[in-house]
Amino acid sequence: MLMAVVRDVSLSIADCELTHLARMPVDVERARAQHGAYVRCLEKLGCAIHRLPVKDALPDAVFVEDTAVVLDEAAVIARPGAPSRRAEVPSVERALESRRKLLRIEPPDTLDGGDVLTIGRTLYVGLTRRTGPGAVAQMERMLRPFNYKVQGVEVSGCLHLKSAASFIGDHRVLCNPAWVDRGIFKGMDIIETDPSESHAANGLLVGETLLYPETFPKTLERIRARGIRVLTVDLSELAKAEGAVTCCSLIIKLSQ
Ligand code: CIR
Repeated sequence: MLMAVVRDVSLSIADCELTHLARMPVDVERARAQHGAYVRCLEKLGCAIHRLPVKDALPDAVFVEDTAVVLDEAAVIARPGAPSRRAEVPSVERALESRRKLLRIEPPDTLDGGDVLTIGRTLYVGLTRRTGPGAVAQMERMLRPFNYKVQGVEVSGCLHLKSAASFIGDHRVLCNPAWVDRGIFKGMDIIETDPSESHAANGLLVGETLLYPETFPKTLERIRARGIRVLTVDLSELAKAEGAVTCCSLIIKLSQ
């Protein structure tokens, strides 16, 4: 059984943090409608939905992925690199505390959940403006007892590691080689994004289905050609806030 932790789009989303995109007007109603459809997809894929309280004063609060990294044995509570995002964390902690042992990234280090790509027992952690080597070292120390390997990964040109690569099941990685060295995923089946679709490397695996933006048809074709089951969503309004499909939920296994 899976649970998806989500939070509705804040009224103030147009004031979001931006690192690699120019600011554009965001239509909040449209963003909310798209987010609603995304949540219905998660339900359709079998997730029980846990809704966090809406935080209209926190522009990026819909991007819950950045606040925690949930593993089977524990959850790492992040310390987002953007100070404006740290007030998002306590409500996520409350949602997770009855379900996982909580570990915390301590100051001064910072970590965004979007920088953590978990594949089996390895956590690849993007070294970005949001996440530094100190947080990687903290993760390494706190997860060693659970037998996880933690590896820092250079990322350039995008916000998070998971903007550049995501795990799409069955030893497969979707990757934009312009933003992360594909050699890191040696031994895996790497599907490269189409060069004309730079933001296409972010997909969310839910069970055996990949939730994927409908806005990247060429990369989608490459994914489908591998026989991967895909459900498409339109998150184009949230993309203006530099969000994508993994960012809008924390997927948690409940059956343990
Ligand atoms: C930010 O800059 O923090 C937000 N505007 C976007 C966060 C997207 N999160 C993610 O990719 N995990």
